[in-house]
Amino acid sequence: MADKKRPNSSSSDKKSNKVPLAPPAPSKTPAPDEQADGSPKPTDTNADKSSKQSRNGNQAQAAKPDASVRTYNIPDYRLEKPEFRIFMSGEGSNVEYRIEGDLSAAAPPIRESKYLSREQSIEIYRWMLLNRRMEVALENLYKQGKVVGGVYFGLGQEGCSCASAYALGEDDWLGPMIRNQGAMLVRGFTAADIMRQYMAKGDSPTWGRDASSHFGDFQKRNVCAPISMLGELIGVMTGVCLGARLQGKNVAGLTYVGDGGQSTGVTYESLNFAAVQNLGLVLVVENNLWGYSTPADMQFRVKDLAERAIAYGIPGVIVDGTDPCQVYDATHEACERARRGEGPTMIEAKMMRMKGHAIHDAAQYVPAKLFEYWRERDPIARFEKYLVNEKKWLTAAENEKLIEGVERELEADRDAAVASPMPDPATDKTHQGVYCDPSCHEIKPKYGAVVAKLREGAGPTAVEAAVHLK
Ligand SMILES: Cc1ncc(C[n+]2csc(CCOP(=O)(O)OP(=O)(O)O)c2C)c(N)n1
Ligand SMILES: [Mg+2]
Repeated sequence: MADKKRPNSSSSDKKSNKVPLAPPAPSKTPAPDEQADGSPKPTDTNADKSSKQSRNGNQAQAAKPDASVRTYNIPDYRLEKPEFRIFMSGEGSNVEYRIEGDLSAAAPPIRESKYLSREQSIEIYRWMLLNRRMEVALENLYKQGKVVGGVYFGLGQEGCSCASAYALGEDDWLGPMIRNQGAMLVRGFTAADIMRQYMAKGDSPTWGRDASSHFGDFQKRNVCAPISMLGELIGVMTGVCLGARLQGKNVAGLTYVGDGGQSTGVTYESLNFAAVQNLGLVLVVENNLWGYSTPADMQFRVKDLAERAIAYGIPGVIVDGTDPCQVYDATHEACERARRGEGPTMIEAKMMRMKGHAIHDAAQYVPAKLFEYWRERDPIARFEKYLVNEKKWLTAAENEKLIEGVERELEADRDAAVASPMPDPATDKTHQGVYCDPSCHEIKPKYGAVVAKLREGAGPTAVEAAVHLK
């Protein structure tokens, strides 16, 4: 996946937000119609007279309903549905990504939450601010040479990380990915913990043994450490839900996968298992339009990644990932479903990765107009406007005070993290606990004694055993 140069925008481009025409788009699965419930159950096309196109893209067939064609519905809660695509243009060293579509629309408002109170909304806003300020501080620490390794950012994705984690209950579990540092804050890690970890300090959560956000907490916060191999956390979180089920409790296990990572084999296997077992996996597919330097348009053929839920037989929903209210509502409903033992949910959160893959990547291959478009949809600026101007849940003075409070907390945490000692060779723990041994940590049931029951008639019989041995 080679980096591409930023295209030089032509003078006509500059005048209008309409971008140049591109070669014809490859055919994609048509968008499903909206409906209120997340059930992926097929509908009889005869009954679904409003259907404009059949799922196989055959318009003629859709116009004349055909009983042999089934349709599926994916609710889409977004208040705007941007239609543009990114394609590769040019040859050799002049290859660049260009964009086709209308980028002139004004940013949509925040959709009012069905569940969030004033206090909860302000709390999420505060987490989002802390998430962003912490990442700015991390970038500065990196530039000062204090960070060991790279820095990963969730710029533009704070609403998704923070509002989704906020929907978790105490007994639920979180499996964050590298861009979900906001989710880790919500789950109880401090900005100092995260900054110490990035600087590999001796008192960091892994005592300097690992970097970036690769740490978790099985004991108190129910957080599985991020796993670099894309999609693997889905299986782990499915296992967590199974473990809790065996202890007599249905929990929600929230994890994330990117638009790139969703195409891995392990994603399929784990989701299928969670679906079959009705386990409480809540999968947020963070469609931020890029996987490294590959645009989403070059990664999959479906129109919306939530459509893939149909193939697992689970509900799939689409939300605007820059709208914390939409993210919260969808995750809240998915968590409730999980706790009722009804199985997994897939939530596609559409947004934009507003920086490169990591600090080393200047993202020059991203068309500048795409950044401009999503900058207008900044989750923090829009949520702030919603809370202050629309809901009037915060006065301008209260908002200023809140921001100052976040800055003070962040500065104190940064100073404490910088002042922390590096691992001391004589006493450090970096070489300890690398391999698990009986003294390392005891794995105890969290919710109750494990009750493993054989399903009726499912016990191995002498005949079955013999068959297995063949
Ligand atoms: C199984 C696997 N394949 C490849 C990689 C290398 N890799 C790390 S991040 C990344 C891009 C991920 O893109 P996406 O899933 O869209 O997540 P984003 O970075 O946009 O949040 C790749 C290919 C990996 N870590 N794991
Ligand atoms: Mg991505």
